[in-house]
Amino acid sequence: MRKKITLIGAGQIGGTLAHLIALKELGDVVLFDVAAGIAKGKALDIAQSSPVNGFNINLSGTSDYEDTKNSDVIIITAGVPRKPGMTRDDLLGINLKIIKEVADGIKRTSPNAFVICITNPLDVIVMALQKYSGLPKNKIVGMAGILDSSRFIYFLSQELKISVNKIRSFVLGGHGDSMVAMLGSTKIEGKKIGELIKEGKITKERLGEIVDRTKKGGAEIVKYLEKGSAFYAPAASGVEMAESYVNDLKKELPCAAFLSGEYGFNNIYAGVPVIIGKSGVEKIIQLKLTKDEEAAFKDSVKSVQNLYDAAKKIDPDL
Ligand code: TXD
Repeated sequence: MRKKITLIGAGQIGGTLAHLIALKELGDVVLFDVAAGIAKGKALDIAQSSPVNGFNINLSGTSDYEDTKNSDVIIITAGVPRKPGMTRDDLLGINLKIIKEVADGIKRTSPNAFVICITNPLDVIVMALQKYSGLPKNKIVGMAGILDSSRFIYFLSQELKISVNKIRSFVLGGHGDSMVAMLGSTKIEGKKIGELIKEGKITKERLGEIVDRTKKGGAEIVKYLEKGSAFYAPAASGVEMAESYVNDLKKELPCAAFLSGEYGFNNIYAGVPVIIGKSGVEKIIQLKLTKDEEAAFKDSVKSVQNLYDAAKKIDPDL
């Protein structure tokens, strides 16, 4: 029986999610948007490409939560993206209101779904989504770390002129300027990054520039696009999480997950390596962090906590 995958938000990322899911035949897709026409039009357009690419899934568009009933997976991009000069945190007020509405809708119609949240400011919005919806904490997860890690790996691969498939790294913590590239556990063709510095393949300064460019990866694209923000890499990242759940791949993926003591934090969502399988977030991996990484991770999670405190001022229900 094909899975039912609902995409709440049929905008730039939502439409790309739908197309990627169709090409992978991951499940039947319901595109949901308050702008029903966008949802229906994109669903029909992608469906009309099925003879070309030979995929066989159902696609539909709606603005009625009833049509999303009993979804197996829900991926949420409902919200507004940044404009040039805005930070991800500037989106808090408006996207908090939207996520409360979405939480009510999914709680009513798909309480057993695995929910992947993409809407920014990610870590606080996914935490608010879990609080508002009351769905199990291991079934609500945020997409950010895969995107940030992918940007870092790509920049490193360009610098070192090696395939992205030969680099393994995690960027963890909050999805903001305080995110932490875990250099201590980064492997390049099986070698630690310190060895490449010793061999003169890369300097510490250049590495720092690459980490900085990763932190600002979203803003760089917002500047180019002027209207809207990145959507191809975010959608690819969200689909990797959905695929690990639907096919029970038990992949180790950097995602915003609920911490209950891991890394010394409780009752907060932050980017950590997790195992995603058929039960959702099945395990949180405790990486061995260097002293610097531990301090930077703590700062990053503290910035998430500060923004969550700001969210609680906006909505005391949180
Ligand atoms: O790594 C990450 N997590 C980030 C997330 C990477 C890139 C973009 N990030 C955020 O995703 C971005 O800052 C936004 O908050 C979301 C969605 O970005 P997208 O580029 O897809 O935005 P669009 O194209 O504006 O699409 C948003 C859609 C749009 O069609 C609206 O009509 C719809 O959301 N929308 C709603 N749908 C359902 N319900 C409600 N209430 C609603 N309000 C707006």
